[in-house]
Amino acid sequence: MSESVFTVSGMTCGHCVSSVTEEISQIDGVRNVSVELDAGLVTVTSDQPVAEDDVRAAVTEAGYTLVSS
Ligand code: 9UX
Repeated sequence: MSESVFTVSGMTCGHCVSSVTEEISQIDGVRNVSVELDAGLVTVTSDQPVAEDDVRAAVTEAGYTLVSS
């Protein structure tokens, strides 16, 4: 198992959290997505280390911005 933490900007409510969680959960090998809304932190637990580009694509698809890993 691998755990990676990313910073996402633009999330302001529970629906934002749901959208980001759903998109990132579709990445191959992802087992869990945990969002800390106030801090904008997204923790991704996956079988293999998740690719930042894949997370960026998912976050962008959901309508938010990946700030950093
Ligand atoms: Mo409601 Mo969260 O528009 O962006 S889904 S604040």
